[in-house]
Amino acid sequence: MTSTVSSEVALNKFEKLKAEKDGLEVRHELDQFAQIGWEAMDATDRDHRLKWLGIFFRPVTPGKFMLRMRMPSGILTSEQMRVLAEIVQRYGEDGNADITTRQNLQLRGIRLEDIPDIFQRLKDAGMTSVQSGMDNVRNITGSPVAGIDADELIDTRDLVRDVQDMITNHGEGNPSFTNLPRKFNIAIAGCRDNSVHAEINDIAFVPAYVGDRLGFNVLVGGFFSAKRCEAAVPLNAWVEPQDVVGLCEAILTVYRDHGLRANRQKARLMWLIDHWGMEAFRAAVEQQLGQTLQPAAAKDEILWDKRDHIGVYGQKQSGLSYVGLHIPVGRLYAPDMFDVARIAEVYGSGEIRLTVEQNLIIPNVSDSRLEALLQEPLLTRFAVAPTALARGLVSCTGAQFCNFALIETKNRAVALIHELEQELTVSTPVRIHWTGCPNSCGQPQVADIGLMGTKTRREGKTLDAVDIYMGGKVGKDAQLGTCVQKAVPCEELKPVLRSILVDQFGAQPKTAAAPG
Ligand code: SRM
Ligand code: SF4
Repeated sequence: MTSTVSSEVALNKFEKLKAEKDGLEVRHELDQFAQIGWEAMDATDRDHRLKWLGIFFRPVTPGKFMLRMRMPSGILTSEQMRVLAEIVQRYGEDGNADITTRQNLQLRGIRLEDIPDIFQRLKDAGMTSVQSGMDNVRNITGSPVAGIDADELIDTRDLVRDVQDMITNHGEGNPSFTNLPRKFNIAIAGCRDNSVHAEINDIAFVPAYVGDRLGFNVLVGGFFSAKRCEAAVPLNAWVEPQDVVGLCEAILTVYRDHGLRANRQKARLMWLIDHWGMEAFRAAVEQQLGQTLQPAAAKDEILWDKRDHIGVYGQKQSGLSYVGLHIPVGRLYAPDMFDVARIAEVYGSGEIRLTVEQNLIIPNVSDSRLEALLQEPLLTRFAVAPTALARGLVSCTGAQFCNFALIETKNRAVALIHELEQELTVSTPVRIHWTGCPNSCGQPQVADIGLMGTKTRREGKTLDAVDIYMGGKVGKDAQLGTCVQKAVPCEELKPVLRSILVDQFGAQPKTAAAPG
């Protein structure tokens, strides 16, 4: 094992800004920022350090910030949803919320002068946005049906919450983990279908038996970036549920203290694992833990294809169902959020859950209320039985709000699906994921058809285009898709997708109406 690399190299821009002042420090300056306004703020505080509090300056909409929450396992209450709805409501047309590919919510239109009040409201409602951006651990994902899934193995809700509490000091902010070499993702699966995309996380726990003891096999190093995408690899470790928090802390500490920091394109955990080799990495984690790790179980319990949870499903609690609603590309407006909160209270227990497919689940609906719920007007837009192409559609933020974007995504994705469904009969869901640039927030590599924004030239003009990915497999034996076609102009995409859907996914062209 080589020694810490970070001390041996010149600091890059981001390492410098963290060394000058810890990102979390800005939490003490919010009132002052609110007073002076975003224009007068120090640019580094505004553009970067505010992200330690989940506040994202949006160069595309200057002055209207994005607030990225933390939602452990994607679970929130109707009261919490209402608080978030009230926040975005005050921004009128500028305000909305997006369900993210990490089971989370991002609020838009936020003005800096309102942040102190918003943070007080979030605190009062038991929510936090702390450490959700930059070199911090992102929202921790867990099975969206934990505790209600009739076939679940481990109820992971408390574990996910405990890991978040360890990392964020119960939402107060934790300087121990605010200066990681890079972003970091953790997922904990307690189900048989890998509904968290374990394979694309820096640490993933997947259920596995040792004898008759149920715990987790541990995978490490999964990530996507513009430079490289890797599925997570086995750490060769099995842990009991009560050891999950400690192992996360040990891995994060090793990564914090030894992760590669010279080049941000080579700073994710997998680069350290490559640099040291898995044996040395595992040994460092054991040393940090102060105990040896038990070798992984020979097999894990991820035995199913991935479920999308859309529709009505019986829970493990008899007489109760969960109802999964399809939210087109995850976009919610304040009236939708109020309505979802009301529906969750009237028909369920007031709980709401989010999925990594950017959809939403109302759990604990009693049999006697199910029919009435299914008649709710909101379900004409947020369907329980969406069409096959709409059902599997996921999209990252794209050019509407993200300055990294090479193309607009969400609106384009919805419009194209609509057009394709006019022309084709598609009987089985096809998972189409859009992502606006190679950062891959929309996870095109896990999709049946992944579309990654790029630019191309035609007759001297620069056009929006996509690279097409295929072969992503989710659930058991998950594997990443690869690029099969480069730089298809968006204006030529429909016939290309049409052919793929007909040739490879059994779609049938609808016969043209006979001339009248
Ligand atoms: Fe992401 C950066 C949006 C999930 C890989 N991502 C960004 C930024 C913050 C860039 C920026 O400052 O504008 C985007 C904010 C745009 C905006 O206004 O919304 C952004 N990422 C998103 C979200 C909202 C996409 C979505 O529409 O759902 C997702 C928020 C998740 C959350 O709740 O925290 C989101 N991002 C992901 C994922 C998917 C996942 O985690 O499963 C990935 C790939 C997995 C991974 O990280 O390994 C992902 N985002 C990136 C990267 C590339 C990271 C790298 O190592 O190079 C960046 C760029 C960066 O960090 O430098 C990035
Ligand atoms: Fe922005 Fe690119 Fe991420 Fe889409 S993939 S949200 S365009 S950074």
